[in-house]
Amino acid sequence: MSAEIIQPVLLQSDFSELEMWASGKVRDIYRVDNDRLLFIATDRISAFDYVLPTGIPEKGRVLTQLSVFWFDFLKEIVENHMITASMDRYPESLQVHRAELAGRSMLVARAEMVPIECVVRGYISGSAWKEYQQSGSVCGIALPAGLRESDRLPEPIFTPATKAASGHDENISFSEMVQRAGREESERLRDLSLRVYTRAAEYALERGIIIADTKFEFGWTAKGLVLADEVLTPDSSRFWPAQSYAPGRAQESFDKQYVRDYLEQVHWNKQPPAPALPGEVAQKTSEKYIEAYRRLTGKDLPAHS
Ligand code: Q0Q
Repeated sequence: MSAEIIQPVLLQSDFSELEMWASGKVRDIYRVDNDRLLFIATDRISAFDYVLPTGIPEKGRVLTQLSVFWFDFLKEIVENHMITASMDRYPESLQVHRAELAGRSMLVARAEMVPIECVVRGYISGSAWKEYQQSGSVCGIALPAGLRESDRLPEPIFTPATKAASGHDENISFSEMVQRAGREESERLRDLSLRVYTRAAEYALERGIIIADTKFEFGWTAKGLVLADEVLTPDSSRFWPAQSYAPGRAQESFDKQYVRDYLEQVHWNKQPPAPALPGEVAQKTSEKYIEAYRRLTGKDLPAHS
């Protein structure tokens, strides 16, 4: 029986020999060569737009392996940017970083990214709920009157967004998207996004997880238009436990509720520096990520390779 290798929490990736390609709150991308990038999911967690100083054990591995699962699950609908998530197939020069990379990274094809965030909403929540309360519509899409917060929408809606300079997403209408990306590409992105979300949300609901909304990033590679970035993870989507779903209020988060409750409990003013988490909160949150993986894939999170 091979000893279980517990991967240390990874908060900062530092591959000084590689050029940083992009860095986000909890994910980093490095350039490997002209055609390949190294996509790393750290164990960082953010809350209320701030990265907390405490990492969540296994979070990066769960989110990476969820993307791997969804890429395969959705292959009949759309191709993706992943080359491999198996360290054995990484370049020899990266093997020295096996401890930091195994299970929480993937080699991806460099893509010409579409500068639009393709958001699909099956339920009304967050910024869409606020916009609906003010205008009865979201991104120019008129919705039925009388919707309650967290209500399931009659059908999923495509609500594109652009990344504002502030780093926040800015909802745009489909016609604005057409002006930016052209009609043909916009219609193709909308169609793909709706089909992918519908198929994934139906599958997840059967396993007790409501994917209320999600954000897709697409790019162009030699394979054509492909799904990029992470896909249908609790960081790119709202995951709600189906068991406690009740419209008319904000829903508990499947994965981040322990963190949110703790931050409320300590009366954090939601200004930096964000407080550290007690070990028990980090551990219980880790268990929720692992539970999400098990529910969606039907498997235990693979042991470290
Ligand atoms: C690329 N991003 C997102 C991001 C910060 C991810 C650049 N295959 C690709 C990808 C991907 N995925 C990207 N560029 C070229 N080819 C994705 C927005 C930003 C951290 C992680 N930025």
